[in-house]
Amino acid sequence: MEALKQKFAEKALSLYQELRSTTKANGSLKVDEVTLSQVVGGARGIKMMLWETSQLDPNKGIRFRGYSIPEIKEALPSGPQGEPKPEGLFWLMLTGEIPTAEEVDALTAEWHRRADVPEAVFTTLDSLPTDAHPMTQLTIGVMAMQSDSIFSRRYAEGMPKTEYWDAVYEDSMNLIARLPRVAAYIYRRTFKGGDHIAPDTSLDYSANYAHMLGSDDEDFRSLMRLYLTIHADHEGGNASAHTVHLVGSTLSDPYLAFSAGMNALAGPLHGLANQEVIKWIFEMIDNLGTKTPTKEQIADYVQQTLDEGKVIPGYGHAVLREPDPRFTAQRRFAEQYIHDSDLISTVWKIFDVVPPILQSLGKVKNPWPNVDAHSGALLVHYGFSEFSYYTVLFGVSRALGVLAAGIWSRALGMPLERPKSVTSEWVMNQVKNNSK
Ligand code: HAX
Repeated sequence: MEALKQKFAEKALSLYQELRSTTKANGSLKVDEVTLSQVVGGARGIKMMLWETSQLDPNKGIRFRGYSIPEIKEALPSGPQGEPKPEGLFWLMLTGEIPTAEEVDALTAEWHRRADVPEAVFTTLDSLPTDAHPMTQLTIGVMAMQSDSIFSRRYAEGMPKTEYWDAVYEDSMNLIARLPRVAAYIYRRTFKGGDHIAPDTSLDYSANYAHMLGSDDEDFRSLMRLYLTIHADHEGGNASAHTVHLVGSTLSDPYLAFSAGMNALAGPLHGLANQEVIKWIFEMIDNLGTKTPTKEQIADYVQQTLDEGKVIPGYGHAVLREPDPRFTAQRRFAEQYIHDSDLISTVWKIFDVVPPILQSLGKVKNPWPNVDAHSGALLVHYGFSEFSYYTVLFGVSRALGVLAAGIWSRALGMPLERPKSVTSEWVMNQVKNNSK
């Protein structure tokens, strides 16, 4: 058994036993209560699922197994310029331990070993029009691999429950290994006339993905390492992660569950916001007729967007109440690697202008930038200006978190997820009875 799987198996078995006995002894312990606003308002803050790989603090942001983004950057094995390798984050999310550089190298090699994509996947993708949205192509590409699912095959053969995690582990590792190839294929067929680039197995996961996209620039490789690390996980309640969790709880295999989650990521209030941000900035630049808008001009354009009844993309969050540390990490990257970019200066000016305007509306709970406010400008800087592709990059990263969490869900014997819904009549009756 490979080292990562062995380590996971030991940890999972002991946590499974501890969790089961704790829940058996304390199952009726009250841990939270639910308000009417939460029922009607998108279940914000209701604690209703287990998610081992990360936790989101409204003020401090994401913690991967307790580590903040700056701590992750320090602790994880990195590429030549010091940006963390996402392989290391996957190891940490799965085991709770920081891996050594050798363990990360072994994981890179393992993913290369598993990275062969069946020819039928490329044939399927080639049957789609090149103007199909890249996220649509991604979910179809993932579904075209589903017939390879080890979980589905072993389930049909009568696999016992105790082996579910093992089969999900195998599928998840294969899917993560193959995703950059499929994602790069989508990019090259959609935007580069089908001029595909073969993988280079001497490179780490991020650099190889960058290579297949068409860049061997060292700085861009570093950006990919950072990008694929910071987008990987944001605890379990966000729409893409929760979708993967929900679908996986029916014992749909990781291909089915992950592609469902990608359809959630493709919504403009979630992952598609990274496309919407850069589109909005370019429209503003066109509209104002300058690549270096002043803060006053930006403020007017923000007001115009709000007056048209639209949201300002890249700002606001369902949980966060401070600037997103993922935004800050990208800003630090730009400060270190990129000088004299009008576009990036504009992103920073927007950061100065938007929060007070959103605050003045009196209803926006978080006026600060989220992860999507910065990423597009970085990608444009390195020559990737096809913004309809950006959510695919997010999706490749998100696979690491949601699939690691999915392995945990099966190892901990998580049951079918099935919360309770109510009708508005039930709500009215609750209020009526309460006022009596
Ligand atoms: N611009 C304008 N209005 C905004 C806003 C923004 N950026 N953010 C929130 N609001 C509005 C809401 O639309 C809502 O208005 P109504 O009451 O009139 O419907 C009000 O403020 C209260 O919303 P909220 O409680 O602050 O925010 P929610 O938890 O309901 O929604 C969203 C969180 C992220 C969906 C929201 O802030 C938004 O639409 N932001 C812009 C889109 C975006 O950047 N999405 C990416 C989020 C991060 C992510 O998932 N990345 O993948």
